[in-house]
Amino acid sequence: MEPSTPPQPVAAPAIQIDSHLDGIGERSLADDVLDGLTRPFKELPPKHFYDAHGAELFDRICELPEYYPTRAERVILEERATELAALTGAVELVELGSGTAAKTRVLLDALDAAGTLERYIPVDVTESMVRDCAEELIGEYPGLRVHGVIGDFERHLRHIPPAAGPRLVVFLGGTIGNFPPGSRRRVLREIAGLLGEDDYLLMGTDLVKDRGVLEAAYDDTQGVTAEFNRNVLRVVNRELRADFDPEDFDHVALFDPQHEWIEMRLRARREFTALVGELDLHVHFDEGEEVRTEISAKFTPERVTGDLAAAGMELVRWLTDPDELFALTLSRRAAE
Ligand code: AVJ
Repeated sequence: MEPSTPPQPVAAPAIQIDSHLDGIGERSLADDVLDGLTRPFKELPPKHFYDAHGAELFDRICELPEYYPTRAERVILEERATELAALTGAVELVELGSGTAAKTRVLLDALDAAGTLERYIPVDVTESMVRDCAEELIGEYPGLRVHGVIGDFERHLRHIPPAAGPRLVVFLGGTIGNFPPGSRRRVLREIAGLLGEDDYLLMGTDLVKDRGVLEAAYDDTQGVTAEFNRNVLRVVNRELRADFDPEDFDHVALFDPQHEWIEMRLRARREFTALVGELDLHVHFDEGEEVRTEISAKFTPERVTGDLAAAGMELVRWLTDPDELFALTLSRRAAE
Protein backbone atom coordinates (compact mmCIF):
# COMPACT_ATOMS: atom_id res chain seq x y z
CA MET A 1 0.00 0.00 0.00
CA GLU A 2 1.10 3.52 -0.71
CA PRO A 3 2.03 5.51 2.35
CA SER A 4 -0.91 7.87 2.78
CA THR A 5 -0.83 11.32 4.25
CA PRO A 6 -3.78 12.30 6.38
CA PRO A 7 -6.13 14.76 4.62
CA GLN A 8 -4.95 18.34 5.11
CA PRO A 9 -7.43 21.14 5.69
CA VAL A 10 -7.45 23.26 2.54
CA ALA A 11 -6.77 26.90 3.36
CA ALA A 12 -9.31 29.27 1.82
CA PRO A 13 -7.49 31.41 -0.76
CA ALA A 14 -6.99 34.98 0.41
CA ILE A 15 -8.44 36.39 -2.82
CA GLN A 16 -11.43 35.21 -4.79
CA ILE A 17 -12.86 37.23 -7.66
CA ASP A 18 -16.08 36.41 -9.52
CA SER A 19 -17.03 38.26 -12.66
CA HIS A 20 -20.62 38.68 -13.72
CA LEU A 21 -19.99 40.91 -16.71
CA ASP A 22 -20.62 39.29 -20.06
CA GLY A 23 -20.59 41.99 -22.71
CA ILE A 24 -23.99 43.16 -21.51
CA GLY A 25 -22.24 46.34 -20.38
CA GLU A 26 -21.61 47.39 -23.98
CA ARG A 27 -25.19 46.59 -24.89
CA SER A 28 -26.37 48.79 -22.06
CA LEU A 29 -24.36 51.73 -23.47
CA ALA A 30 -25.90 51.11 -26.91
CA ASP A 31 -29.40 50.95 -25.42
CA ASP A 32 -28.82 54.05 -23.32
CA VAL A 33 -27.50 56.01 -26.32
CA LEU A 34 -30.35 54.88 -28.57
CA ASP A 35 -32.99 55.68 -25.93
CA GLY A 36 -31.36 58.77 -24.54
CA LEU A 37 -30.31 60.58 -27.70
CA THR A 38 -33.59 60.07 -29.57
CA ARG A 39 -35.75 61.60 -26.82
CA PRO A 40 -37.21 65.09 -27.13
CA PHE A 41 -35.03 66.06 -24.14
CA LYS A 42 -31.74 64.25 -24.66
CA GLU A 43 -30.21 62.37 -21.76
CA LEU A 44 -27.34 59.95 -21.03
CA PRO A 45 -26.97 58.11 -17.70
CA PRO A 46 -23.90 59.07 -15.62
CA LYS A 47 -22.57 55.52 -15.26
CA HIS A 48 -20.87 55.78 -18.67
CA PHE A 49 -18.45 58.49 -17.49
CA TYR A 50 -16.21 55.97 -15.83
CA ASP A 51 -13.84 54.41 -18.35
CA ALA A 52 -10.15 54.50 -17.33
CA HIS A 53 -9.79 58.17 -18.34
CA GLY A 54 -13.08 59.10 -16.65
CA ALA A 55 -12.07 57.35 -13.43
CA GLU A 56 -8.81 59.31 -13.51
CA LEU A 57 -10.67 62.59 -14.05
CA PHE A 58 -13.00 61.73 -11.17
CA ASP A 59 -9.97 61.17 -8.91
CA ARG A 60 -8.76 64.64 -9.92
CA ILE A 61 -12.21 66.09 -9.15
CA CYS A 62 -11.91 64.71 -5.62
CA GLU A 63 -8.75 66.80 -5.13
CA LEU A 64 -10.27 70.06 -6.39
CA PRO A 65 -10.66 72.91 -3.89
CA GLU A 66 -14.31 73.34 -4.93
CA TYR A 67 -15.28 69.66 -4.64
CA TYR A 68 -15.85 69.27 -0.90
CA PRO A 69 -17.85 65.95 -0.68
CA THR A 70 -14.86 63.58 -0.71
CA ARG A 71 -13.00 65.51 1.98
CA ALA A 72 -16.10 65.99 4.15
CA GLU A 73 -16.96 62.29 3.98
CA ARG A 74 -13.40 61.35 4.90
CA VAL A 75 -13.52 63.65 7.95
CA ILE A 76 -16.69 61.92 9.17
CA LEU A 77 -15.19 58.47 8.61
CA GLU A 78 -12.01 59.40 10.44
CA GLU A 79 -13.95 60.78 13.38
CA ARG A 80 -16.51 57.99 13.65
CA ALA A 81 -14.95 54.77 12.33
CA THR A 82 -14.07 53.43 15.79
CA GLU A 83 -17.60 54.00 17.02
CA LEU A 84 -19.04 52.38 13.88
CA ALA A 85 -16.80 49.33 14.32
CA ALA A 86 -17.88 48.91 17.96
CA LEU A 87 -21.54 49.45 17.19
CA THR A 88 -21.73 47.05 14.24
CA GLY A 89 -19.24 44.41 15.37
CA ALA A 90 -18.87 43.70 11.66
CA VAL A 91 -16.71 40.78 10.54
CA GLU A 92 -17.12 41.76 6.93
CA LEU A 93 -17.34 44.89 4.86
CA VAL A 94 -19.30 44.88 1.58
CA GLU A 95 -18.54 47.95 -0.52
CA LEU A 96 -20.78 48.96 -3.42
CA GLY A 97 -18.82 50.82 -6.11
CA SER A 98 -15.52 50.26 -4.34
CA GLY A 99 -13.23 51.87 -6.97
CA THR A 100 -9.77 52.29 -5.49
CA ALA A 101 -11.17 51.85 -1.96
CA ALA A 102 -9.35 55.00 -0.84
CA LYS A 103 -11.72 55.85 2.04
CA THR A 104 -12.44 52.21 2.82
CA ARG A 105 -9.13 51.80 4.61
CA VAL A 106 -10.37 54.05 7.40
CA LEU A 107 -13.14 51.53 8.12
CA LEU A 108 -10.93 48.48 7.59
CA ASP A 109 -8.44 49.95 10.08
CA ALA A 110 -11.18 50.41 12.67
CA LEU A 111 -12.59 46.89 12.21
CA ASP A 112 -9.06 45.50 12.29
CA ALA A 113 -8.31 47.38 15.52
CA ALA A 114 -11.58 46.10 17.02
CA GLY A 115 -10.38 42.59 16.14
CA THR A 116 -13.50 41.63 14.16
CA LEU A 117 -12.33 42.06 10.54
CA GLU A 118 -12.32 38.86 8.45
CA ARG A 119 -13.46 39.63 4.94
CA TYR A 120 -13.79 42.51 2.46
CA ILE A 121 -16.26 42.19 -0.43
CA PRO A 122 -15.75 44.93 -3.04
CA VAL A 123 -18.42 45.21 -5.75
CA ASP A 124 -17.36 47.17 -8.81
CA VAL A 125 -17.56 47.04 -12.61
CA THR A 126 -13.83 47.56 -13.08
CA GLU A 127 -12.06 44.24 -12.60
CA SER A 128 -8.52 45.65 -12.73
CA MET A 129 -9.27 48.05 -9.88
CA VAL A 130 -10.78 45.29 -7.74
CA ARG A 131 -7.80 42.97 -8.40
CA ASP A 132 -5.13 45.59 -7.67
CA CYS A 133 -6.90 46.72 -4.55
CA ALA A 134 -7.39 43.13 -3.32
CA GLU A 135 -3.64 42.44 -3.69
CA GLU A 136 -2.74 45.59 -1.79
CA LEU A 137 -5.23 44.98 1.02
CA ILE A 138 -4.20 41.40 1.79
CA GLY A 139 -0.67 42.75 2.18
CA GLU A 140 -1.86 45.49 4.53
CA TYR A 141 -4.23 43.38 6.66
CA PRO A 142 -2.76 39.97 7.49
CA GLY A 143 -5.46 37.29 7.55
CA LEU A 144 -7.94 39.37 5.55
CA ARG A 145 -9.84 37.55 2.80
CA VAL A 146 -11.09 39.51 -0.19
CA HIS A 147 -14.02 38.27 -2.25
CA GLY A 148 -14.44 40.62 -5.21
CA VAL A 149 -17.68 40.73 -7.15
CA ILE A 150 -17.23 42.24 -10.61
CA GLY A 151 -20.60 43.59 -11.56
CA ASP A 152 -22.99 46.46 -11.58
CA PHE A 153 -24.71 47.21 -8.28
CA GLU A 154 -27.94 47.85 -10.17
CA ARG A 155 -27.98 44.28 -11.54
CA HIS A 156 -25.66 41.92 -9.68
CA LEU A 157 -26.30 42.34 -5.97
CA ARG A 158 -27.67 38.81 -5.77
CA HIS A 159 -24.16 37.48 -6.52
CA ILE A 160 -22.79 38.85 -3.26
CA PRO A 161 -21.82 35.84 -1.13
CA PRO A 162 -23.92 35.07 1.98
CA ALA A 163 -22.84 36.76 5.20
CA ALA A 164 -20.35 34.92 7.40
CA GLY A 165 -21.27 37.05 10.43
CA PRO A 166 -22.40 40.60 11.17
CA ARG A 167 -21.83 42.62 8.04
CA LEU A 168 -21.49 46.29 7.20
CA VAL A 169 -22.57 47.28 3.68
CA VAL A 170 -21.08 50.62 2.61
CA PHE A 171 -22.20 52.83 -0.24
CA LEU A 172 -19.99 55.90 -0.09
CA GLY A 173 -19.40 59.09 -2.06
CA GLY A 174 -23.00 60.16 -2.51
CA THR A 175 -23.49 57.95 -5.58
CA ILE A 176 -27.06 57.14 -4.47
CA GLY A 177 -27.78 60.77 -5.46
CA ASN A 178 -27.19 59.88 -9.12
CA PHE A 179 -30.50 58.03 -9.16
CA PRO A 180 -33.76 59.92 -9.60
CA PRO A 181 -36.19 59.37 -6.69
CA GLY A 182 -38.00 56.31 -8.06
CA SER A 183 -34.92 54.31 -9.06
CA ARG A 184 -33.21 55.48 -5.88
CA ARG A 185 -35.82 53.69 -3.79
CA ARG A 186 -35.58 50.59 -5.98
CA VAL A 187 -31.77 50.49 -5.50
CA LEU A 188 -32.21 51.02 -1.75
CA ARG A 189 -34.78 48.21 -1.56
CA GLU A 190 -32.32 45.88 -3.28
CA ILE A 191 -29.60 46.92 -0.86
CA ALA A 192 -31.97 46.35 2.07
CA GLY A 193 -32.36 42.82 0.71
CA LEU A 194 -28.66 42.24 1.47
CA LEU A 195 -29.16 43.00 5.14
CA GLY A 196 -29.84 40.34 7.73
CA GLU A 197 -30.78 40.91 11.39
CA ASP A 198 -27.25 41.82 12.49
CA ASP A 199 -26.28 43.87 9.44
CA TYR A 200 -26.01 47.58 8.74
CA LEU A 201 -25.85 49.95 5.80
CA LEU A 202 -23.50 52.94 5.88
CA MET A 203 -24.41 55.39 3.12
CA GLY A 204 -22.97 58.74 2.06
CA THR A 205 -25.23 61.57 0.89
CA ASP A 206 -24.37 65.13 -0.03
CA LEU A 207 -26.53 67.73 1.75
CA VAL A 208 -28.58 70.68 0.50
CA LYS A 209 -26.63 73.92 0.93
CA ASP A 210 -25.92 77.29 -0.62
CA ARG A 211 -26.42 77.22 -4.36
CA GLY A 212 -23.10 78.93 -5.11
CA VAL A 213 -21.16 76.31 -3.18
CA LEU A 214 -23.01 73.49 -4.95
CA GLU A 215 -22.61 74.90 -8.45
CA ALA A 216 -18.90 75.65 -7.93
CA ALA A 217 -18.35 72.01 -6.87
CA TYR A 218 -19.65 70.92 -10.28
CA ASP A 219 -18.08 73.70 -12.35
CA ASP A 220 -14.52 74.11 -11.12
CA THR A 221 -12.25 76.89 -12.38
CA GLN A 222 -9.67 74.41 -13.74
CA GLY A 223 -12.28 72.81 -15.99
CA VAL A 224 -11.69 69.26 -14.73
CA THR A 225 -15.42 68.62 -14.25
CA ALA A 226 -16.07 69.98 -17.75
CA GLU A 227 -13.58 67.43 -19.16
CA PHE A 228 -15.19 64.68 -17.05
CA ASN A 229 -18.57 65.65 -18.47
CA ARG A 230 -17.30 65.67 -22.08
CA ASN A 231 -15.62 62.31 -21.50
CA VAL A 232 -18.95 60.53 -21.92
CA LEU A 233 -18.79 61.56 -25.60
CA ARG A 234 -15.32 60.04 -25.94
CA VAL A 235 -16.70 56.81 -24.50
CA VAL A 236 -19.57 56.84 -27.02
CA ASN A 237 -17.14 57.65 -29.88
CA ARG A 238 -14.87 54.74 -29.00
CA GLU A 239 -17.42 52.10 -28.01
CA LEU A 240 -20.09 52.85 -30.60
CA ARG A 241 -17.99 54.37 -33.43
CA ALA A 242 -19.59 57.80 -33.10
CA ASP A 243 -18.09 61.05 -34.39
CA PHE A 244 -18.90 63.59 -31.67
CA ASP A 245 -16.41 66.41 -31.25
CA PRO A 246 -16.42 66.96 -27.47
CA GLU A 247 -15.35 70.55 -28.15
CA ASP A 248 -18.72 71.17 -29.81
CA PHE A 249 -20.23 71.22 -26.30
CA ASP A 250 -20.13 73.57 -23.33
CA HIS A 251 -20.24 72.17 -19.82
CA VAL A 252 -23.27 73.27 -17.79
CA ALA A 253 -23.88 72.63 -14.06
CA LEU A 254 -27.02 74.03 -12.41
CA PHE A 255 -28.72 73.51 -9.07
CA ASP A 256 -32.42 72.81 -9.42
CA PRO A 257 -33.85 74.09 -6.12
CA GLN A 258 -37.21 72.45 -6.66
CA HIS A 259 -35.85 68.92 -7.05
CA GLU A 260 -32.83 69.70 -4.86
CA TRP A 261 -30.37 68.23 -7.31
CA ILE A 262 -27.45 69.36 -9.43
CA GLU A 263 -27.88 68.78 -13.14
CA MET A 264 -24.92 68.48 -15.44
CA ARG A 265 -25.56 69.00 -19.10
CA LEU A 266 -23.63 69.33 -22.34
CA ARG A 267 -24.85 72.24 -24.48
CA ALA A 268 -24.21 72.25 -28.24
CA ARG A 269 -22.23 75.29 -29.36
CA ARG A 270 -23.50 74.97 -32.92
CA GLU A 271 -26.03 73.07 -34.99
CA PHE A 272 -24.77 69.72 -36.32
CA THR A 273 -25.64 66.09 -36.93
CA ALA A 274 -23.47 63.35 -35.43
CA LEU A 275 -23.32 59.74 -36.59
CA VAL A 276 -23.30 56.83 -34.14
CA GLY A 277 -21.85 54.18 -36.49
CA GLU A 278 -22.59 51.09 -34.44
CA LEU A 279 -26.28 52.03 -34.23
CA ASP A 280 -26.62 53.50 -37.72
CA LEU A 281 -28.06 56.48 -35.93
CA HIS A 282 -27.94 60.14 -36.91
CA VAL A 283 -28.35 62.50 -33.98
CA HIS A 284 -29.23 66.11 -34.68
CA PHE A 285 -28.40 68.95 -32.31
CA ASP A 286 -29.72 72.50 -32.61
CA GLU A 287 -27.42 75.27 -31.47
CA GLY A 288 -27.92 75.56 -27.69
CA GLU A 289 -29.60 72.15 -27.39
CA GLU A 290 -28.62 70.23 -24.27
CA VAL A 291 -28.06 66.62 -23.19
CA ARG A 292 -28.55 65.92 -19.50
CA THR A 293 -25.62 63.77 -18.38
CA GLU A 294 -26.06 63.59 -14.60
CA ILE A 295 -28.29 64.45 -11.72
CA SER A 296 -26.64 64.53 -8.31
CA ALA A 297 -29.26 64.82 -5.59
CA LYS A 298 -28.58 66.87 -2.47
CA PHE A 299 -30.37 65.65 0.64
CA THR A 300 -32.06 66.91 3.77
CA PRO A 301 -32.24 64.61 6.81
CA GLU A 302 -35.97 64.17 6.09
CA ARG A 303 -35.33 63.04 2.54
CA VAL A 304 -32.71 60.48 3.59
CA THR A 305 -34.90 59.00 6.34
CA GLY A 306 -37.91 59.03 3.99
CA ASP A 307 -36.02 57.16 1.25
CA LEU A 308 -34.62 54.67 3.77
CA ALA A 309 -38.08 54.08 5.25
CA ALA A 310 -39.57 53.56 1.79
CA ALA A 311 -36.97 50.83 1.27
CA GLY A 312 -37.72 49.14 4.61
CA MET A 313 -34.80 50.56 6.56
CA GLU A 314 -34.54 52.71 9.68
CA LEU A 315 -31.93 55.21 10.74
CA VAL A 316 -29.52 54.24 13.51
CA ARG A 317 -27.01 57.11 13.33
CA TRP A 318 -26.88 60.40 11.44
CA LEU A 319 -23.25 61.45 11.17
CA THR A 320 -22.10 64.72 9.67
CA ASP A 321 -18.92 66.81 9.38
CA PRO A 322 -18.46 70.00 11.45
CA ASP A 323 -19.60 72.19 8.52
CA GLU A 324 -22.64 69.94 7.85
CA LEU A 325 -21.73 69.62 4.20
CA PHE A 326 -22.17 65.86 3.93
CA ALA A 327 -23.82 63.05 5.86
CA LEU A 328 -23.14 59.42 6.53
CA THR A 329 -26.13 57.44 7.72
CA LEU A 330 -25.99 54.13 9.49
CA SER A 331 -29.22 52.19 9.08
CA ARG A 332 -30.62 48.70 9.40
CA ARG A 333 -33.69 46.82 8.30
CA ALA A 334 -36.80 48.14 9.99
CA ALA A 335 -38.63 45.76 12.30
CA GLU A 336 -41.66 44.34 10.45
C1 AVJ B 1 -19.39 60.04 -7.70
C2 AVJ B 1 -21.62 60.35 -8.33
C3 AVJ B 1 -20.93 61.04 -6.18
O1 AVJ B 1 -22.36 63.25 -8.08
O2 AVJ B 1 -20.83 64.30 -6.98
C4 AVJ B 1 -18.49 64.61 -9.50
C5 AVJ B 1 -19.83 62.40 -9.53
N1 AVJ B 1 -20.01 64.40 -11.02
N2 AVJ B 1 -18.52 65.73 -10.24
C6 AVJ B 1 -21.20 63.38 -7.70
C7 AVJ B 1 -19.43 63.76 -10.00
C8 AVJ B 1 -19.42 65.60 -11.16
C9 AVJ B 1 -20.16 62.32 -8.09
N3 AVJ B 1 -20.52 60.96 -7.59
